[in-house]
Amino acid sequence: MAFFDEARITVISGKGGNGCSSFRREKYIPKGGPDGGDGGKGGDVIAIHDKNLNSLINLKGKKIFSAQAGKAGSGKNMKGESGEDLMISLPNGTLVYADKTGELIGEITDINEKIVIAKGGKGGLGNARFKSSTNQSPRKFTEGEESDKRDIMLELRLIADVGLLGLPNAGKSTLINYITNSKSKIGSYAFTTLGPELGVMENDEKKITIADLPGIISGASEGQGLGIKFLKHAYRTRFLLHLVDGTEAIDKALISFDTIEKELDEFHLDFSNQKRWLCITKTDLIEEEKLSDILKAFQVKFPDLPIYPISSLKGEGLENLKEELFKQI
Ligand SMILES: Nc1nc2c(ncn2[C@@H]2O[C@H](COP(=O)(O)OP(=O)(O)O)[C@@H](O)[C@H]2O)c(=O)[nH]1
Ligand SMILES: [Mg+2]
Repeated sequence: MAFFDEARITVISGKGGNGCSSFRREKYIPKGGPDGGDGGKGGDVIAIHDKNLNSLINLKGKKIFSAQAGKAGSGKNMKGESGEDLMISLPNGTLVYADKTGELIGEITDINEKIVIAKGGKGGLGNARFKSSTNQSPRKFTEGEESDKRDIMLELRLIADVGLLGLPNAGKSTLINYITNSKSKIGSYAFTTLGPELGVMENDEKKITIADLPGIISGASEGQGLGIKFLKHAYRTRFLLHLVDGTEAIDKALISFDTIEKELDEFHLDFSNQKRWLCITKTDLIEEEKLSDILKAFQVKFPDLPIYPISSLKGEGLENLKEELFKQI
């Protein structure tokens, strides 16, 4: 399934309720005054931040979002009830655009929690409002304001096309430096980089952005270290390249891979939409026999996982990896 980062929807606010035209009726009073109440306001359509979301996938298949209309006013100066607002839950970083003009209406963030994207119609006025010294029995009332219908484009900004996963020392910085224009620090400590380091890889047709994400440690999904930030960043990429240090013993390499996959599984966001490939790194340091054993071990355990052996020091396997990434994205 494709990673879903764009959605087009139509939002319709509630129409305002009509004002009421009515006169007081009491026994023995032939001509009571006007007592028609105002109509209620129509509901707004409101975009609201939901920290538990991180894609627009929940909007898939739903096109029209309507808030409730306001109720009409009634006699005895009763105001009509307001229509209920309709909330659309969106992940952090969602940009909200007017689809026709492309105008940016706003961005949903954890600070900017709510944006009214279609305002409900005002309620109409009841005839009681039109009473004056010259007109004691007006019949006049006004209708509620029409609803507001808008086409909206939602876009969740991705930080990069490809995210690099891997334990500290797996070779992420070295790889991104080799295949992109990035100058990521090599051999730096696991948690010295806070944000993701971005690099761009180009060919004649395409530009792919790659994020070297700060290292991960076991327990990141429970908020240990800075790993949790890493996971959030990892979510906002289309594709994940998982690097495992090929100089590790085979059983240890399998555990390294599992450690990270387990963190992804346990995190509250669903990573199952993001394709994953495995890179066995540092092939220049690995005996041929050991390399074929390690590849076999991963193939047996993960038959559907594409595996690329690479050396970012010697450039081995990198042209092939780049080519496949360009095809994929
Ligand atoms: N021989 C060899 N060493 C590598 C290769 N890739 C990375 N290294 C070394 O492995 C260490 C960790 O690399 P780095 O890219 O910083 O890993 P990161 O923590 O995943 O970003 C550094 O000393 C690199 O020079 C490779 O392909 N071959
Ligand atoms: Mg690094």
